[in-house]
Amino acid sequence: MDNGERDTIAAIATPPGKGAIAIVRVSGPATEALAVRLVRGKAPLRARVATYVTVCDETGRRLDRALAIRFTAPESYTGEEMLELHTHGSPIVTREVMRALLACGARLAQPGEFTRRAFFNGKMDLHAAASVADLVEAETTAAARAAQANLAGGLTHEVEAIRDALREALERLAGAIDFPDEVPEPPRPQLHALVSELWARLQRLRRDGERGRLVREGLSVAIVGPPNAGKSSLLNALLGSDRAIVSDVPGTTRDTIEETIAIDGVPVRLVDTAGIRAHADRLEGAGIERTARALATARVALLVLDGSALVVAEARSLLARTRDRERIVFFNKADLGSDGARACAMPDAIVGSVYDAETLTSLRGAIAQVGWDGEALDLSRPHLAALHEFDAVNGAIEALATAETSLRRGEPLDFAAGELQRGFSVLGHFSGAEGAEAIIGGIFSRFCIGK
Ligand SMILES: Nc1nc2c(ncn2[C@@H]2O[C@H](COP(=O)(O)OP(=O)(O)OP(=O)(O)O)[C@@H](O)[C@H]2O)c(=O)[nH]1
Ligand SMILES: [Mg+2]
Repeated sequence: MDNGERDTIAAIATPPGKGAIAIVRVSGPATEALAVRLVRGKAPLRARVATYVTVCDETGRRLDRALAIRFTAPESYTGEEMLELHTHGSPIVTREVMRALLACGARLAQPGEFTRRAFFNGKMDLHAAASVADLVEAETTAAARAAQANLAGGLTHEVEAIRDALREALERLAGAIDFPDEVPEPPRPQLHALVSELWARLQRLRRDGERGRLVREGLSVAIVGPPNAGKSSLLNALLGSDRAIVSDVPGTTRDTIEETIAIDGVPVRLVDTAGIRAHADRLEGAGIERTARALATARVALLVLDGSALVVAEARSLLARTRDRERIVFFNKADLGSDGARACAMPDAIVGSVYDAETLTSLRGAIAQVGWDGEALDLSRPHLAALHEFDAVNGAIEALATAETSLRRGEPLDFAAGELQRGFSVLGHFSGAEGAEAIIGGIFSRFCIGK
């Protein structure tokens, strides 16, 4: 723990601005003394019971009528003595309450300090703490549900279960390796089956983790194509609002425009770009440079081409440029004809119009297919979140794969045992116990004050 962990900290836990109520949180050893000084009620505060009180400042001046809830250690969020004051939601009231608390010896909490204390007091593991950070930041409801699943600590259980199975196997192997004449080797097929099963479970954790990351971080899609193909019309149609200017003048969009929609609960960042054409003036040229950057940074390229006309040279070069990356090809303006689309003969391309609901459904489906194989994400399963968790699981997958190969080839058992040992120890980096201060700092620094 760093210096100042014995301080009593206070913060406004609700978002800034005016609301119906605001919550001021206090945690630390002096909480009770602060409550006695600043909170007046008919009866003393009882643990976990909301009591209607008057909050005063250090001179006894009345600040607000509020609900006060006391939490006794260790049955609180932080594991310390805590007090929550649910005041009226005026920023003036909360500021005055905070000022009074600080005047009586509390210190303003740093971002994430409440959760940091919860972690150090054993109230949650590091993974759960990271989930709180995600929950605070969650953009879509799916992301919120995913963070919730991890809060329960289910991930740590699964990793511990895999580690226990490895430990057991290692113990059985140790005897046979150290005393080959006295202790018989455990049956190889059984060992092989166990290693394969654990490997598959780790693979599943990694896969779910990648899905979870997608839900948290989103998928970026660059909408690119020649001028006038209908890129901005597509952005507006998917968004359901007239965000970008649409006109029949080629070169309407000059700057990139970014908007986020949700598909299957995944935030999808759509970037509308300036149309690409060879002979552009200087201003348009600057826009086209931005298009190139957007195309380079997005994971998926969504090519919009005018399918009613003959496919222009720019479109052909764009098709060639994106051949080896994740892309969706959309021939627009089918209501005007589809000669261009037919001439290209691309069976995977979507042919339709941005004005047609079915086309939009196909396009959303195509994004889901490229982004997450179109499989609905099972967010109730816990999943990896932090980088060190991915590292630990990747290391263990690699070790178990090597052990599996060695067993299959019938090599001496001590080689496989060495790999299983390696898998066992890298998984140890998973739990909070071995989390380095740097990791911890990284997680807590993402919090806002009051969390
Ligand atoms: N008939 C028909 N017209 C369309 C369709 N989609 C777009 N348009 C029209 O095509 C013209 C160009 O549309 P935009 O969305 O501005 O095209 P853009 O690709 O963003 O063009 P730039 O920004 O200039 O690169 C507008 O007049 C649209 O109304 C479609 O499916 N059918
Ligand atoms: Mg445009």
